[in-house]
Amino acid sequence: MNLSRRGLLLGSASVSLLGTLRYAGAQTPEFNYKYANNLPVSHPMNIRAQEAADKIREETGGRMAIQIFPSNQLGADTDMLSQLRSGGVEFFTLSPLILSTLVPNASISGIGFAFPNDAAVWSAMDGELGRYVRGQIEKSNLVVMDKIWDNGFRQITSSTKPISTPEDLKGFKIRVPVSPLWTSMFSAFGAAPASINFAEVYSALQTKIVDGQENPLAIISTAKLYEVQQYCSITNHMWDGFWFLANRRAWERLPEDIREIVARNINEAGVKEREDVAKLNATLKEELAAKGMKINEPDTAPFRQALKDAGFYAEWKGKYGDEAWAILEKAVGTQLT
Ligand code: X2X
Repeated sequence: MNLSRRGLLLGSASVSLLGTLRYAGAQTPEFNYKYANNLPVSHPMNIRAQEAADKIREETGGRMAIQIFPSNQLGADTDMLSQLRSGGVEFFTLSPLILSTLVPNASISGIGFAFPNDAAVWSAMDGELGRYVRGQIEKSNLVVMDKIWDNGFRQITSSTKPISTPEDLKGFKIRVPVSPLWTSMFSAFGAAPASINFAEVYSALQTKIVDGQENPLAIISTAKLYEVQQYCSITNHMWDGFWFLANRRAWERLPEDIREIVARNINEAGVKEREDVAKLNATLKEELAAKGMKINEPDTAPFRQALKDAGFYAEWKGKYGDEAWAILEKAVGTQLT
């Protein structure tokens, strides 16, 4: 009696074990790729990327596994970009502005006060402007997915004071990501920008190496920057996203059918991530206020005017060239210079 019961139990245990093994793909993945990024695991970018990785594993019958390394686990953005180029990591998401250290015109989508809203961003980035930039990226021997992921419109936080007018930025010690466009923009305001990778931002704010930084609300929240910043000024001074990049040799090693599954799932996840970020950015003001941040919403017209007066737009039009600038102006529907 006891023996037969034991037999039954063992029997059912081994059946479910077999099920687990079968589910895990019956085979060791042929392609084990790494995807590295700079954001906390709780940010929609990592949540949607994990969903895509799970679907890719399933749809390829276990042939392709993507392991995610969030939160700068594999290094800061500039290190991860080197690893992507050498093949040390196969996938990486990066701001177009930081990518401009390799692909100069990639930063054009980050020009200050260019886009009025999300709808204008997506029609530009899924349209001619995005196509133009992806063409530039491909020339630098990286592979880029069609859909850019969202970071959002950026807001300025500070431990010392709210930013209400462009004059408040004069001499303001602000961290900016490592990119000539960011430094140029905050220099045009008369601020004192310091280029610091995101990996170091929390501690740079905590130790007061800088007084402020700028990022979309979804990052201010998920990276807990509210713990080390008191003021949040809704300046919407620029839009930022993440190109989903692949190492070219790693990409070309994948059979055609797997490439199709990977690209489709990553692009679909990117579109869902855009919706998640939009929802967060719409609701986070209250949440951040409840966590103690003082939020102000300045009139942004004087900020844009200050950039114009400083010659910011004319300078960057010269750098990008007339062709690229015309595509940007057509996309945003206004003359910026
Ligand atoms: O570094 C930043 O501030 C971040 C996280 O927004 C970017 O990736 C550009």
